[in-house]
Amino acid sequence: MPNTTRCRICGGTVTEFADFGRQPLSDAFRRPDDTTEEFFYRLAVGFCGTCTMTQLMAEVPREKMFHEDYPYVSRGSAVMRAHFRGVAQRFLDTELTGADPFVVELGSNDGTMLKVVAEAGVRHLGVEPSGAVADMAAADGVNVRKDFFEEATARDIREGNGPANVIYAANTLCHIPYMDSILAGVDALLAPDGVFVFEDPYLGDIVARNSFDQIYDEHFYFFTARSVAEMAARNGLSLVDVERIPVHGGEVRYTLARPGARPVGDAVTALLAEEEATGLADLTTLAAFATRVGKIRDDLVTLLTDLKAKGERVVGYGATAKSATVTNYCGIGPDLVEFITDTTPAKQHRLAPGSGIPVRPAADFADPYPGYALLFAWNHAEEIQAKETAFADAGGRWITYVPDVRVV
Ligand code: DWN
Ligand code: SAH
Ligand code: ZN
Repeated sequence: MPNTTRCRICGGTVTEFADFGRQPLSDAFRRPDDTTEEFFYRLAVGFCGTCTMTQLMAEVPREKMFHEDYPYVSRGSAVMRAHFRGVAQRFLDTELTGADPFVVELGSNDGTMLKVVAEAGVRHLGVEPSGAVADMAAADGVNVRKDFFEEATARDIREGNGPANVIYAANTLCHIPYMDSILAGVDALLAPDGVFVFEDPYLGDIVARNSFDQIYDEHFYFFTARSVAEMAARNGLSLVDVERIPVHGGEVRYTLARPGARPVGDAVTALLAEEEATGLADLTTLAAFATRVGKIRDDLVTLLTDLKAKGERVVGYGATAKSATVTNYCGIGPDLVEFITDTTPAKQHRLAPGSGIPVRPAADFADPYPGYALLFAWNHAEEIQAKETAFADAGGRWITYVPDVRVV
């Protein structure tokens, strides 16, 4: 009998299709002298046969992941900074043009998006439970409430500020298992003609590109147009637009509105049809993905073991949350990957979760260059390869495992 659990959206039966085994908290970079016991859980993902939502089989308590020391900052990538500037500008030009408009962002992180809104003098509020990153946003003049967004938070914001014209969340909604509370909160806070816009990794891209490392503790849901439409309808909202966006290896931006408030765009119909044609709501498609992932693991371990046997140095590039799934699922430790280079101060001089691979500042990468760099931040490949031309000039080779294991 396959493992099953109850769907967090509809209560239906979720059937497991991939198991990544014992995993640590993906963003818990440990001090080398930390002797406390590391937290582990079993990472597995399943599919709801009723509402089609793909989701983790078990939830990690939110306070273990999002707290004072949460290290990820949106500003670590120039491409993402430009992306969020574009998002803010588009809201300013379209949805936020009435009298005294108000925008709320869930998971506002270091304020990269809302800073642009603040500079335009538009009323805004970020809701961000992770203390250190929320402080960075506040230091940049962004209004932040250090809190988890949920129904009670939303009601309180509505009482103090009135309705929101835009509620926005980037790479955050998929992090929140308690969706009933979130959508009740959206209902309480959203203006009658307002929009709830969120963008998250797209299951269609994950399956097409074998990007299994998008699966980790923080990513609870893996959305599709179909599953989001069903989720919206079950909670008194309607999916009115979808847009595929290229960041983070392929995402979709979903727009929800109150039923009848906005016309449903053709893009929704088109993406639903594409998902039907590619079998994205079939357990067999997801099981085939899991089989391909098993081969990627074998190929990557073989490659790294061979390189080590030849005396080659391999350094990881980008201490991503995603990389925790790769290293812990594949059993990759400091024996195979000497260290991981990363520009995030809060990750440097720490040990990567579970694997214990040291994280070092960017300058260490060139001192001296290794023969091979394992590109954990493959979603930022263009940006990284453009600035690391000296590595390639020195004869360095990139290793990637998305969509398959390759040396380039
Ligand atoms: O969903 C999430 C996304 C938005 O961010 C969160 N749950 C956690 C996090 O996921 P991630 O850590 O996999 O995200 P990134 O953006 O792939 O992380 C890139 C990492 O690489 C950062 O630690 C910064 C680092 N980096 C670097 O060292 N040099 C990035 C670039 C672009 C660079 O040039
Ligand atoms: N929006 C940013 C950050 C994404 S990381 C970007 O796209 O780059 C996910 C963020 O969601 C973290 O900063 C985390 O603290 C925050 N988060 C997690 N649960 C939340 C909740 N219930 N309400 C608001 N933010 C939450
Ligand atoms: Zn369901």
